Amino acid sequence: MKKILVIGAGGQIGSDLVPVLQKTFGFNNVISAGYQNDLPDHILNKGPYTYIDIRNKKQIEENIQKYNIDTIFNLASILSALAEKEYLLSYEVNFTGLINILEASKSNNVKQVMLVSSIAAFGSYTPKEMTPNDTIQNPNTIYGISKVFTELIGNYYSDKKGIDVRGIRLPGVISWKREPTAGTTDYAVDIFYKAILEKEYTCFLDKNTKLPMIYMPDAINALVNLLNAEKSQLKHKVDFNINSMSFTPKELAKSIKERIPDFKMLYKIDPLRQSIADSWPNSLDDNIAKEEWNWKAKYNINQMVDDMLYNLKLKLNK
Ligand code: AKB
Repeated sequence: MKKILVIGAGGQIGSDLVPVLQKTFGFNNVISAGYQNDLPDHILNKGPYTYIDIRNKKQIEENIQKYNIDTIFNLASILSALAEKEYLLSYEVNFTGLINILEASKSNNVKQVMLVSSIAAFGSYTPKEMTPNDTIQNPNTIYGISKVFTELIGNYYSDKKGIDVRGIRLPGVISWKREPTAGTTDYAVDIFYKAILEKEYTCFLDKNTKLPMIYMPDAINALVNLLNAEKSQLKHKVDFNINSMSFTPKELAKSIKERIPDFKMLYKIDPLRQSIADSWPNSLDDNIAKEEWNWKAKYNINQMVDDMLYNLKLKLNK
């Protein structure tokens, strides 16, 4: 049985991933690591937890040793929009923090490390429609550069340092348990809160900006399936496209309006986030992930919108 350390357990993805891992591997085999006091109640109340700042390698090592960790998920990251404003912080967390995790893993016999890359790893020379898995990557954001670094350094530790490192390029992730912080695709989560609470949302991206998105249950399935995939079947490691749905703000607003008829969408473009979104793909070719570990998404936009509205209304008592 694996002993898994989830770093970034209090964030948008960690909050959903931890309960699934606990169910699969047992409560005592999943150690949730939050940054400072950011762990939510559903994690604090079940299973072991700790606090780790990935800029502190010693803290990572102490926890690996204390809990006999053999597998690590690193979900800690400064997302695209904040990273542009705080690029040195992003450098410490997304670059140095990652090296700390890989080095701590190497010195303490951690066998498997799971990382997340992003559609931000692509850039303006990358083909925009059905972006191939293996293609030109020339991001011009610090976040995107950190994700190319994640892929390359992960592949390097896998080839040369004997750790089984794996990872996927996540599209914008939509979920209701915890909100994302300071990303470019966050509008696709914010819109649901505002639609339920205020019946109106002002979107910071242009109505026709099409981006790849994924609903959280599919993102979690992808991470868990890749974790469990047969190693001999994997030719790629940290650089898998996964595709689910692509839509524009206008299309998402239409789907919400079909369910909340008095919902109104307004637009006030944020030039920073618009320029980031404009450098990302519209849709992804995920045939490599399908071939190497049978990836397949379940949710389309309408199923996602139904499920989001149902769960958020319960969460917000509406
Ligand atoms: C962001 O918008 O920064 C992230 C991402 C697509 O990696 N959600």
